[in-house]
Amino acid sequence: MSDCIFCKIIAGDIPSDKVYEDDKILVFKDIAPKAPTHLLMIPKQHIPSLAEVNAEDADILGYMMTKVPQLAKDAGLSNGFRTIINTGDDGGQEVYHIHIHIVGGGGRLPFA
Ligand code: DGP
Repeated sequence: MSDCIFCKIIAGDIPSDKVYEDDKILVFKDIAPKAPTHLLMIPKQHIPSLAEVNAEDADILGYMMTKVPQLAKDAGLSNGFRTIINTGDDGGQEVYHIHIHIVGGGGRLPFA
């Protein structure tokens, strides 16, 4: 998607602080961290949001979830972390390229 910020980050057109990359996903630091560790995991294929996934996306979504524990461990989040997928306007989604927030490192997080 030519007008997608995260697609531009994947393409290298916008710089990011990358922490992990493979052929399927990219993980980088959030530009406005809400906790000492705040990572964003994105698929390299453009999926706009969780509201628009279908059966064909099951493999990449499953792959993303299975990568979370190691990334959290590598980030030093040994006492737990939070994963968040904001979806749609009412869900607080700002960037319409599906992403998993991985947040933690500042003690126990409040509920919301
Ligand atoms: P969401 O509200 O779930 O769509 O979260 C989008 C997140 O993306 C938000 O926490 C800020 C982050 N973000 C937006 N633009 C950029 C960018 O250009 N670089 C980085 N590293 N993060 C960005």
